Amino acid sequence: MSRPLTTAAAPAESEALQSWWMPFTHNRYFKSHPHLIARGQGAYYTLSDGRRVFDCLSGLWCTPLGHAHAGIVQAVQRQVETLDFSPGFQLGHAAAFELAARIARFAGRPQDRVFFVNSGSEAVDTALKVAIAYHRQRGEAARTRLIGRERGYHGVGLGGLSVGGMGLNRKMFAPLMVPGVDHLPHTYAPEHMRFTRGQPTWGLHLADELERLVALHDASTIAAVIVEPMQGSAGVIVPPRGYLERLREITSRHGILLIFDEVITGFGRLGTPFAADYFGVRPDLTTFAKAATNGVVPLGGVLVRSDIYEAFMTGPPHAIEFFHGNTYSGHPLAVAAGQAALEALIEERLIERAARLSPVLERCVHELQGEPHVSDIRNLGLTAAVQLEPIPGAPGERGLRVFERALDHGLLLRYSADTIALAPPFISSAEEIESMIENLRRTLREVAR
Ligand code: PXG
Repeated sequence: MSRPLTTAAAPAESEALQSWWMPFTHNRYFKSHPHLIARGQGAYYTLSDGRRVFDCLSGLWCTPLGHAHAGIVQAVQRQVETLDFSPGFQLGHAAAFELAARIARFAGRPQDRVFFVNSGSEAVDTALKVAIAYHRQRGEAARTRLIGRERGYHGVGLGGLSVGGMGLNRKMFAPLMVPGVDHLPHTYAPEHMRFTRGQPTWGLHLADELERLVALHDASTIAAVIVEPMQGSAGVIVPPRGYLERLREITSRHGILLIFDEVITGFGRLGTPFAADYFGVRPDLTTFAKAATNGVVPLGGVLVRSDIYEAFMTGPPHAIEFFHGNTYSGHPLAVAAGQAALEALIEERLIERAARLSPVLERCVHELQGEPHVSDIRNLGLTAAVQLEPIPGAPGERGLRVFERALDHGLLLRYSADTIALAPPFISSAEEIESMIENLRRTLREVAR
């Protein structure tokens, strides 16, 4: 029943779709087998062919409150009529300051400062710049090295790509990588952790690789370590128990800043405001984006420890302290969406709800063990990944087949190669999570036939 996937056998690309060069997409395949989304409401999308599908990844990890949330819609509508744009360079509008303070309080770090940008990629590159410039401000200008991690995803800016650890994202752009970057090993070792629920007990020693890198480069040359507390794009790779704590210990001991990239985990995904709260580990800088506005208007940012900010506040008072920012930093619509999303997250107690749903997802998703071609299942908070064995010689094809068949069973899945990632909206009911998994089970069985 599987449809052929070769371009030779595919229908012609639709002319109406030709102009948009789509991001991270198999453009030729998509344009001959398009799936267009027409509407979004709550936890569901409606496709242009009328099929209604459960939004299994909350958009691209960014719409935990569901689509068309009334409070956010109204806030953005009101804002566009009142103040549609406000320059952020040497001018400001009150709501941006209020949102910054609110996010800092929400993160449990009320003294932190917040630098606003428009995406996760910009947040990461901003954090890396802050880290390097901070050491320079303090007279440690030799601290320029950055350490990322294999399989890490930190967006597509040149800094984020350089500290990121995904080979396919990097190989075409090798000459653009920033110099002086090294990587920690990733922590995924299937032989030690297949089908683990939550954090694996194996792998803490991999944090000690940081000591090796410090010995190699000398601490005096290292500015920062950046990691996703839980690797999202790599397919929900969960940190071993004690791993992040150990990274914190080592970075603190050597005066190296620790950056948590919380673009996916920020704003409740693990059932706590940030992953830092989940793990009880306090980074020096935190990036966020995605769910900050429930995906309604692009907004990203960096939470910065106040003494790092203070290190920049030198020189004459009329001088600019940090030569960095975007036209749309603190954009009024993004800020309005951010205010309304945070209010809803708190008022509707949706983080608590995500925490209550997490064990439901864990229990259900692990019941897929033993289904055809399922080679591993991982989960943490309200996220999970189901890893499938690739079809020999055709990596990614099984994932695609599962994605397409699942649409017929009312699921919009996110697949990356042969891994299915799940991050349902916080507004989901336990029954919806159960039926998402049951429909995935049916899909896996049908595709295997
Ligand atoms: N850091 C992390 C940890 C991310 O997950 C970015 C930075 C970049 O954010 P922007 O807003 O520039 O895209 C991300 C983005 C997926 C998927 O399916 C993940 C991302 C984006 C799109 C799809 O896993 N992560």
